[in-house]
Amino acid sequence: MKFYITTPIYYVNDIPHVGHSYTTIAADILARWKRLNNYDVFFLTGTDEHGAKIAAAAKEKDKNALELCDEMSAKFREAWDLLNISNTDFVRTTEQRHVLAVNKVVQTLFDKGFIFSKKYEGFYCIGCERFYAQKDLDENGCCHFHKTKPVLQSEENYFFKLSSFQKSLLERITDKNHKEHIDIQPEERRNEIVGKLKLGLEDVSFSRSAIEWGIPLPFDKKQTVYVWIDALINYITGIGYPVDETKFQKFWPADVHLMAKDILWFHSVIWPAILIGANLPLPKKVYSHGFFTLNSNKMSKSLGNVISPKELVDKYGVDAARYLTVTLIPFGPDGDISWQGLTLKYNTDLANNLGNLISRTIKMAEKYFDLLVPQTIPNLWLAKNAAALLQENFASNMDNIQLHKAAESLQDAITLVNKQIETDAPWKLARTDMVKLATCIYSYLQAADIIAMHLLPFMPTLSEEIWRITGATGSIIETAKKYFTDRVIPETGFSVAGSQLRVSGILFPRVTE
Ligand code: ME8
Repeated sequence: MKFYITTPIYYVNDIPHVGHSYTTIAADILARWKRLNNYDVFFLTGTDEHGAKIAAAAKEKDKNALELCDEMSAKFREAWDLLNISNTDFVRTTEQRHVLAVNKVVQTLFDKGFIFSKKYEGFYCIGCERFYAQKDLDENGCCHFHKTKPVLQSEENYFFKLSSFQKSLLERITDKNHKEHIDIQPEERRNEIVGKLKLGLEDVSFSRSAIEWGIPLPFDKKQTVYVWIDALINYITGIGYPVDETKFQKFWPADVHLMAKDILWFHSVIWPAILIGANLPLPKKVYSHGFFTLNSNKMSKSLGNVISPKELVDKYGVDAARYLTVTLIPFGPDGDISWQGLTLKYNTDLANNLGNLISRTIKMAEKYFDLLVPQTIPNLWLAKNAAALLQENFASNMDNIQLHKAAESLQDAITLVNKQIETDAPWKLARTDMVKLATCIYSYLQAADIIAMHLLPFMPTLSEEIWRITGATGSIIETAKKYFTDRVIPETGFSVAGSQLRVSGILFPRVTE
C-alpha cells in the first residue's frame, strides 16, 4: 500500500517560522505513522520560488531572484533538518524537472481548449499572489488576509476556464460514492467551499504578462505561467511527472494535501479543475488546519512576532518542539499560542507525566535490581491496559488527522501507568515484598515500551531513547511495525527479564518561563 502526503510549497520571501513548521511537522508525523503501518510513503515538501512577490523581495534586497531563492530555499531545508523532518523529496519550482511538468500540463490544457486570452482588470494582492474583485475586499478596500490595499491592474492575459468545471467539481466534492471523490476536511470548511462553488465560478488568470520571474508559457513565451498554477503542479513534479511514469503511477493521486485554510480554495477548487482538465486523477483528501496566532496577534515578520523553529528547539529540544507545535491547539480551528502555553504544556505532559514515569521506574530498577529488567513472572496486565486504551483512541485519531487527540490519548496512557505506580507505591514494597516489587517494575517497563512505540511519530529520537533505557530488545521501528500489524505483545514482553537497562539522564529537564 502507498501513501502520498504533501505540504504546501512555501514562499521564499519569508523565513521559516512556527506556522510553516506546524504544517510540516504534522505531515511528518502522519508520514511516520503510515510508515509504521507498513505503507510505502512518499512525503513531499518544497519551496515556491516564482512570481511577483519573490521578484519584489529580490529587488528589495538588491539580489538576483535565483540567488535569493537558493539562499532562502536552503533555510527551509535547514529548518526541516533541524526538526528531523523525514521528507522523501524537496521540490523547488525553479528546477528543470518542474519546468517540464508545468509545460506538459499547461500545453495539455491549452490543446484541450481550456485556455483563452482576454483583457482583464482587477485588484492584485501581491501577498496572496491573486486578483480580487472589489466585492472581495474589506470596507477599506484591503485584502482580508494581508490588510494591505491591492493595486488595480489591467493586463492582456490568458485565462483558465474554471467556470466550466463547476458541475464536475460539485459532484466530486459532495458525492462520497463518486469514483473521483475528493474529501475536503474539516467539514465546516468543506461546506464553505461547496457554498461558494454553488454560487458559480469565475474564470481565473492563467498567465501574467507583466511578471518576468516565472516559467514562460509554452505557447506564448511573452507571458509567464501564473504563480499559483505553477505552484500547484509541484505535487506531480515531485513524484516524477512526466518523466518517471512508474513512480508517478505508483504514488498519484495524493492521499492528503495538508495546508492552512488560507489556501484551501486553490487546493480544493482550482487544483482539481486543472487535474480534471488535464485528465489526471484527483487527490483523495485536502485537509486544512487553522492559523496560529501568537499572543492573539497574527504572526508576521513585519510585526516582528514570529517564533522560529530554532528558538523552539533551543528552548525545549527537537522532539519536544515537534510535540508541542502540533498539540498545543486542536488540529483544525485557529488557535493562539504563547510561550507560557508552550512551557506549561511541556512541563505538564513531558517533564511531569512522561518524564516521571521513566525516571521513577528506572531509579527503582537501579536501586533494587542492579539496573536489570527484574526476573519475575511476566506481568503484562498494565501494558495490555495501556495498549487497549491506545488502540481505541490513538490510531483512529491519527488516521483522521486529529493529532491533538491522538496525543491526548498518549497522555491518558501515561497517566494510567503513573496512577498505577501511585497505587502500588513500590517505594514501600521495597521494605515488605521484593517479589511484588519485581513484578511491578517489570509491568511499568512493558507499559513504557507500548507508549514509546506510539510516541515514535511525534518524538522519533526520544522514543528510541526510552526503548533503550527500558532495556527493550531489537529495533523499536521494526518492533512497532510488527506490533501495529498484529497488535500482539510477546509473552516475555518487549523488555525481556534480565536485560540491561540504561540510566536515563533527565529526559525532559523542567523549563522555566
Ligand atoms: O501560500 N498558522 O505559501 P506560504 C498556520 N506558496 N499555518 C501557517 C501559518 C500560521 N500562522 N503561517 C504559515 C503559500 N502557515 C504558497 C503555497 S502550495 C501549491 C503554494 C503554513 O509560504 C500553512 O500551511 O504563504 C499555510 O497554508 C502555508 O504555511 C502558507 O505558506
